[in-house]
Amino acid sequence: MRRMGALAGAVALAACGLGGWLAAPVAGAADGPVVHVRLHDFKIRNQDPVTSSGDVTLHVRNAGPSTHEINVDRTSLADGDLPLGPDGLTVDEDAPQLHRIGSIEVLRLGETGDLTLHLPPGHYVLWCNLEGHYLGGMHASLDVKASR
Ligand SMILES: [Cu+2]
Repeated sequence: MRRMGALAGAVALAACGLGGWLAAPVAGAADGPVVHVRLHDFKIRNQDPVTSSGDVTLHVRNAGPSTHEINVDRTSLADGDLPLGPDGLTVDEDAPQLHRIGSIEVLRLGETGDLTLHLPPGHYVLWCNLEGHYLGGMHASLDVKASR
């Protein structure tokens, strides 16, 4: 028990070194890799842009100040090159180049969400499609390599 306590303290200290937004260590599903993502107006910062394949848990925190969502799509497109829909303000989610893997539809200010997805090797984009948010810069890439 004492030993466990010391270990937890070390983890908390390391988390502070990352800027403080990583509040607690996260256990990925089935001990798969964890990808730490931070949303804010209007950026998506992916702290782990390269991860290994398998059951990957995205640990997503919305630092606000407004509500956001996060979509995860497999695509060959760069994260900044997604096709816009007819309104010119949002990405066309039905575009044939985009393959939806999962999403968190609503993350309010300060909320954290975990999304566990089975990800084969490939290129993925993380993005928010609330009106104007993608154009504002809310996109990031995630590259998944074969785990060995
Ligand atoms: Cu957004």
